[in-house]
Amino acid sequence: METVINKFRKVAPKAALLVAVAAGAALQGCSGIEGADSASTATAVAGDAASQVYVAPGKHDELYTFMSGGFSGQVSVYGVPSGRQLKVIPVFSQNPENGYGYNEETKAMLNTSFGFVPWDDLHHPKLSRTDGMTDGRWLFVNANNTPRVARLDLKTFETAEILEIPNSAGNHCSPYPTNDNEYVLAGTRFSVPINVEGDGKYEDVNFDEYKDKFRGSISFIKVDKEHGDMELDFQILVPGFDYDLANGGKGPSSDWVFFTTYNTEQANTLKEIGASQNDKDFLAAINWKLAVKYAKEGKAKEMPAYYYHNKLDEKTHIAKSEVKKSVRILRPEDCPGLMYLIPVPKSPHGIDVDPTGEYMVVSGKLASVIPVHSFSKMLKTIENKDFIGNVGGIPILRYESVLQGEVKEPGLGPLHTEFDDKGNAYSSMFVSSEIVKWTLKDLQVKDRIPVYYSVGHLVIPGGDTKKPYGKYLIAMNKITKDRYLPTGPELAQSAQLIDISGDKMKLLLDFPTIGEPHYAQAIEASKIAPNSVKMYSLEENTHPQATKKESEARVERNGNEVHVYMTAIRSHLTPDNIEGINEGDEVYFHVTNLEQDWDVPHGFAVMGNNNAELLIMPGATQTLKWVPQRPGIFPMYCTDFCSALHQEMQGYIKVSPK
Ligand code: CUK
Ligand code: CUA
Repeated sequence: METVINKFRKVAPKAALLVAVAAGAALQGCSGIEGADSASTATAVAGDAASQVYVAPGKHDELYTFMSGGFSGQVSVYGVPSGRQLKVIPVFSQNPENGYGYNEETKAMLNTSFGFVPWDDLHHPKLSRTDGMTDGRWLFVNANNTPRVARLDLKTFETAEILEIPNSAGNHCSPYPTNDNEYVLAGTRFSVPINVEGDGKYEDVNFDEYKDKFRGSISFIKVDKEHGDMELDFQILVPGFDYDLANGGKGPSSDWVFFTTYNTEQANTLKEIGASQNDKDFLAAINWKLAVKYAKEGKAKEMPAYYYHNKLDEKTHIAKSEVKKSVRILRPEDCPGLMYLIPVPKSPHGIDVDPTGEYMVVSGKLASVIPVHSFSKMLKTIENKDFIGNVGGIPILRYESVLQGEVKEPGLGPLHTEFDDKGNAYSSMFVSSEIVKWTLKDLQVKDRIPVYYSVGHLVIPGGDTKKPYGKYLIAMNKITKDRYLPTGPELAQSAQLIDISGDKMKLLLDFPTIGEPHYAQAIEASKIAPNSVKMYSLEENTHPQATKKESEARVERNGNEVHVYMTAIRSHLTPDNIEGINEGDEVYFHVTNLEQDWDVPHGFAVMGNNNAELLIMPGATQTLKWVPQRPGIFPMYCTDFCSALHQEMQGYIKVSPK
């Protein structure tokens, strides 16, 4: 550590260095940051920061930012530049606040081949694209732990669909939409035993068989042009490395997608990382268009697989699960020209392609430079067969032949890079806690700004498209330390808004985030706001248990199931005195919100119910299951302050002994 810091001292300004040392110390388990003096912050904050982030009451923000909630399993939505939190969209985790994953309508969303999985680790939101530009229609996100990809509908800000990924473990380099949303690609982090010839039954595999039997997979998820529905078309079986991150090409490289890999020596333990390791890992370049062509030509082989596909029915708004039993597999050895390996410094993390599609920037956490590879040189190297070997028949290209150049002494621990509209790149430095701005033309460092502390991803609105918006950068930091009032041992994670419109980066704002923000996507508000659904039409509600008139509200018994067809409208629930329920019954409250007035939801809760509440939007129906634990009188009420008589929106349920 000492020597690296000394080396770094030569190039870093003092403020960044202070933080670097502190963050480095923190990472090594020392007692924490004391050196984060406010003076270093003060110098980085723009003088007019307050006015730049001020959005007057009643005014709207310029941009939406969709942030991953990390281990909260959710997506959070922020307005930028204000940093105001607008919404949390539940995706892979149950959310008792609005009944997601608890109510009968959305439970099926969380079904997997492992059963009901109500939590996950969400890392990468990616907006859907049209002609290489984000179009604001859908947001794709990954579940890292139990491999899944979800699609969120940005008309309703709801999770519309969750697809489980077979032959994958740790779905980390995921999800990457191609430039016209033809496919969303997802790569496995951990390699696992995959036997294409097998019958899908359990096979006993030992750790020492890693090299022979462990493989990675890249999933090709086809996206319906009109509705966005996903479908697992096929997978590519790739060598047993760990696949970390990916990004698609643009312009000339549009047909390609690039994945960073580590553990290319294919060891089953990474404990001794560094000791006997290769000095390079690989950037895997895959021609996805060619893969699709090969798959269409019948080169993909069907193998047994077992996975779930859960979808919200567009009409009834009820999630349904479908079980899939097989998947088609493409093997690179059968598909010439499909895949190449480009050496990169070992243990790389982010791979980002510049707006022109010519440069692939690879950030290696342990590397002292940021290598920039050239797409046109890559094509030439392939054409000249300038290979230095192969892995399972996949050619390894000569590093020097593909390399455009290296960004020298960028800082410590480069992780991710995004781009502006003026030919600049911005890389996050985890260890030295800073954002470093450099030029694509001559790979020179132009500016650096400290962030607090240990930044992971960064995002520039449109910074991963062919035409970045280029006004702001948001750093998403892993460690918050002293930035906010202390809240005990667990602190909020933090985002920092930076103005990148001038030569010098200027810090504008800190704002706390939900869970651990990994990546984010930001987009002009005008691409989403006009299409946002205001209300569900009661008339078009096709939920089979909807009650559209108060006069039709009723209680029906079917064996030990009791169905309560309930309506909610300001300011009463109907029926509001429910009897005829016995201990041990399964009670289903189907509550329809009869309002047709924007922003008047009703909530619903029953005393002692160990499920969740319902939060029912106008025109919608939701169902709460309740199994009363004992006889008695149980109050129920609306939980959302909906009118002056909200408090009166209540009732009783009588449960009789068996
Ligand atoms: S990863 Cu979190 S900082 Cu999962 Cu994209 Cu790099
Ligand atoms: Cu309805 Cu409060």
